[in-house]
Amino acid sequence: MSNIVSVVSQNEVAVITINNPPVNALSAEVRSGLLDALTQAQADKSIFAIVIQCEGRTFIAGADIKEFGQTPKLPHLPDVVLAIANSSVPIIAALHGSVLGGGFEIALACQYRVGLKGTTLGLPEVNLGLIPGAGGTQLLPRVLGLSKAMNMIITGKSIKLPDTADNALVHAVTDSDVLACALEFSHTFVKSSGGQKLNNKIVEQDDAEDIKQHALKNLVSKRKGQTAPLKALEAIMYTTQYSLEEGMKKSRKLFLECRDSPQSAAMRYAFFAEKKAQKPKLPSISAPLKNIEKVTVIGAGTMGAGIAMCLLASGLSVYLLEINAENLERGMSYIKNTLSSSVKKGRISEQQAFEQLARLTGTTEYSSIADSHLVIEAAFESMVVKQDIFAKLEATVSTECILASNTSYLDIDEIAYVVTHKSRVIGLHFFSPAHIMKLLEIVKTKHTDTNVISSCMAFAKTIKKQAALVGMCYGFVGNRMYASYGREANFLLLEGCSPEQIDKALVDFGMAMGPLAVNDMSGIDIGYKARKENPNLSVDPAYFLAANLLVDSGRLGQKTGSGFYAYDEKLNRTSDPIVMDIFKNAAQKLNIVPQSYTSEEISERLVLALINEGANILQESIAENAEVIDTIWLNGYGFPRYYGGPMFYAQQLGWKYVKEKLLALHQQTGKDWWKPSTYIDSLL
Ligand code: 3H9
Repeated sequence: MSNIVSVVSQNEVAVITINNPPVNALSAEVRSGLLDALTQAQADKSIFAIVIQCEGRTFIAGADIKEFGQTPKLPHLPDVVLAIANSSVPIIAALHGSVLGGGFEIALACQYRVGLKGTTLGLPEVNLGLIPGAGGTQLLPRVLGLSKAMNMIITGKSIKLPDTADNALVHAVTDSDVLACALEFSHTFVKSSGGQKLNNKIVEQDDAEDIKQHALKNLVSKRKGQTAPLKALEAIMYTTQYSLEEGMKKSRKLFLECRDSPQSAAMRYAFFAEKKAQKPKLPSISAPLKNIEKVTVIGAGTMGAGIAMCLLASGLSVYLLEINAENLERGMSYIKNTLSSSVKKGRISEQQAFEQLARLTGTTEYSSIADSHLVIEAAFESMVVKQDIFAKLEATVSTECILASNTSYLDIDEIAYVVTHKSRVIGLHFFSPAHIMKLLEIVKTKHTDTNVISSCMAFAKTIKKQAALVGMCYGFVGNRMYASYGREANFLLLEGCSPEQIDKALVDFGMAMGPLAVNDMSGIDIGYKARKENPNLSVDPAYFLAANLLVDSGRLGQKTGSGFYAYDEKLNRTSDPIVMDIFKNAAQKLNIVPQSYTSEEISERLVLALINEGANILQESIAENAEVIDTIWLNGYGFPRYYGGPMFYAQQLGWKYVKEKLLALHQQTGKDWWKPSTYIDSLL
């Protein structure tokens, strides 16, 4: 018997306990331990029921993801699942925490499930480019019905265990001791009923094909380019044709195809990259992390209000500070309206909205924010404005309070110039809309204290953001790389490509949106103003000329009804021939010869620009590792997860190939930024 799976007999019930911290993942040792424990329990004639439970914070959270990509070890999980499903002694799963992936498959194979209130259940395999590989696609439709099961499996979204038993998904629910509940259920119900057979029947559903077509439609928009959800759909449909065991065999084949696919390798990499980004290497500290409960947000515009909403949703108290009552009222109304619309859409309850608003205080007085633990400045992107705010903060809040700027580009060391204790100044760069976007770029300056950094990393977890710690440079990691990507889109416009052609190429590559449609949405004038403040960026006359010309002609993007595209009142996008005329004239003046490009050439050029800038960032140690960069691009810029992020994508292309392509672009354009980063040489 393994150390991590034990079995004890308790009053004629065998209790199998798995103890494999941190999340009881189904490693080879757990799988073989479980099989041994089952055999031992089944051999004991005094036993009438078996309970499977887990130690620690959760039931089994899935297969051990680290094992994928390595030589498979016996026993395979489907065999363990089948051993449970075919057990002659009834098995009860005692659930708590997160019951995910292979963990949920084990629970579904048990004849009964009892659970702690608040337990989450899910088959998130598609998020790893996989399908449930140990019978989940065959078991869940037999428990929940085709439609519900399909929705859960192809979205990968978890559900909460029902609060009361439904005798399908769960047979008893408790809010205290789940093992005690399982034992009581065994004695009061299982012993007398003698157990039940697992549902092995073919799922009969007249509208199965309609349900499948509906799901397919959703996949096209929500899981663009991903193969695993399509395979999951195929596997789920086996339940309408085959028995459980036959369906399991056939779906296993689809699982193996997914497991060995480049998409799954990239998505598994992304899973661990995000965890790594949350744990930067920092000197150890003895002082406790700062307690952050009261937060001030300065600026009640779209960004400030979004940040405030994100903090309120995480249970924090928020002061929203504006320079005048009118601006404040606008921001407060925006928050109230957004919350009431969330209530109408059923995302939060009326009570939750009420509680959130009760924790929000609007003010125009610095004196009323004196007890803040953290201030996040989200004011206008101007050094003068920001320094003025930080000087006021210096005179108002305690020296223990962390002072953060949400600037996207500005030098935070320069902002901190007006502050005496510079070690408490940091960048907290949210992405718009801040209450929805997952990424938080945490920017350390040369003075930021380790305790302040660690406290902000912990704060990111509290507000359910994906943290990525980066160093100071213009645009930090995300926007610095985005500038190189946008730069190439602008050059291509002067070389004769249309905005539609460029955007389509990047959307076909897998980006959530094309760069020019994004620019229209965020406002072309934002980058324009930033470039004016930092003239070094515009040394090349063609660099962002296309965007600059649009701004000069009053086309600022969606907000003015025109930018790279024309927009109607509903913000529907159409192409505008005037735009191409503007670019054509500019190109002629600069003697740029029009060329034609394929979609692949366009996307490759923009992605190579990202990769080279990312490599420069690593060379300069602005990001600690490639995982930080990829985390930023996956969570803040819609880079396709099935490519793992720009740096993982480069590695998959091969760094030698990347270098050759960069050298060719350098030769073709003569532009210095195409010189391959020296970091790439270190990888060859
Ligand atoms: C599957 O099951 C396939 C089957 O259908 C078929 C097989 C044949 N494996 O997230 P946390 C590590 S696919 C290995 O910070 P939390 C994680 O890396 C799997 N390691 O904690 C971290 O390590 P470190 C389907 C795992 O409380 C530590 O545990 N299941 C696994 O914020 C703590 O994690 C999933 O996709 C794993 N499965 O969240 C579930 N899971 O400390 C994936 C976690 O070294 N996991 N680790 O950085 C989760 O969603 C979250 O971890 C969970 C806990 C919600 C469980």
